[in-house]
Amino acid sequence: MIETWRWYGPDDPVSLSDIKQAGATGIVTALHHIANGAVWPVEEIEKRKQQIADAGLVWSVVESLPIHEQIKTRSGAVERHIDNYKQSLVNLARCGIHVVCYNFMPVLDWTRTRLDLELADGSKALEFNSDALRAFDLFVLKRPGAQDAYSDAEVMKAKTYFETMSEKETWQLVKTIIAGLPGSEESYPVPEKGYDLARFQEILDTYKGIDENKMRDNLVHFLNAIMPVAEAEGVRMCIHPDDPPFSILGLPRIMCNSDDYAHIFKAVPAINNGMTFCTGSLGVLADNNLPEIFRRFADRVHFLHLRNTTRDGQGNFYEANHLEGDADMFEIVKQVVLEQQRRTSEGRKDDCIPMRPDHGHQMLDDLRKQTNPGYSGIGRLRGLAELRGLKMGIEKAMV
Ligand code: DNO
Repeated sequence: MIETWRWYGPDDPVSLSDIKQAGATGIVTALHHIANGAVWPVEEIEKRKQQIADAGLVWSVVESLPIHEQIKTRSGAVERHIDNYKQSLVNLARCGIHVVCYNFMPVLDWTRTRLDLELADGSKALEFNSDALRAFDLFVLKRPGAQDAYSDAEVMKAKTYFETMSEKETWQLVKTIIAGLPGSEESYPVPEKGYDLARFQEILDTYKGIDENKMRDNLVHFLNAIMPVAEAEGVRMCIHPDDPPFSILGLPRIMCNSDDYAHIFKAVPAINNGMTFCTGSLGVLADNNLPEIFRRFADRVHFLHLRNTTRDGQGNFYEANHLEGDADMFEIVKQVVLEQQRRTSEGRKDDCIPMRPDHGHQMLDDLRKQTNPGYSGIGRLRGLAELRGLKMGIEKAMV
């Protein structure tokens, strides 16, 4: 396991020097300034790589090389976008970067309904509340068909939720859901007043007629097209699970559980077709047995996101400290250590899985700073320290 850290580039309030002090050796980043769908030029990749190297760190993983919406809906200039994607992979490999994380979530990337849930110790966490999401869907966006998607009881609860929100809170909710959290590949403008969400609805409408099966076919089409390039260039592709791992706003979500992964690995067996094992996203479903999923696909885990959540069984969750919450982090890290030992015994000692402490609470000085939601310096430093300690303890106890 190599300890890495997500950095949003030169504008990130957490600097490369902060990251070095936190104890990470690898950087996870993307060329966020390049428009979604355009080729990442070698010069731009080299420039960023050099910046990272100057700080004594290594660019280990790309997160994310975004998939254009037209690839997901397999429409418009889909083939051109796929060609661009392949070229970006070639360029990254030419610069020595061989691990690429991406997701296949329609319209929105990761979604939360609140970014500052205050916990008992005064730190702040990200939260997903189903009533809030439904309130947005039913009474703010007023999505056609939304009424039929929920039970009467769910509609009632969402209505009560909506009615207790102030104008400002409603606007904040809209912004949190659609304006894009850090790392999101698309962001949609949120008007200050009036919630004119017609444009957002139009984008949702591009998924009309695309059910889960069709969406899976579109993903397999993309994977079949890029995999020969990924194999030839030695690039490991890691698909991130949907976050949260269930359908929202009537959109098809297809990377939610073990069988979803099994489906695409069977359809496109190349080992370069791998996964980002994200304990935070998959852990939201009680049926997802995380150590078991890891064991099932261990050889295809090319990247790890370690994070914890506390769920309430009704689709609501908040982000817990890394060693707390519902995910059994001890068992998960033990599985990772065993997998590393297996690789070593096969003569692949240097085949280390990059891991990043995913998200962190806003705590201590973070609370007085403007930080990217989920990507505070001190909260993640705590997570990384705890996870490194856990790993070392497991390794030493195994000798
Ligand atoms: C959120 C992240 C996501 C993730 C992408 C992967 O913190 O886990 O933005 O990076 O979905 O492509």
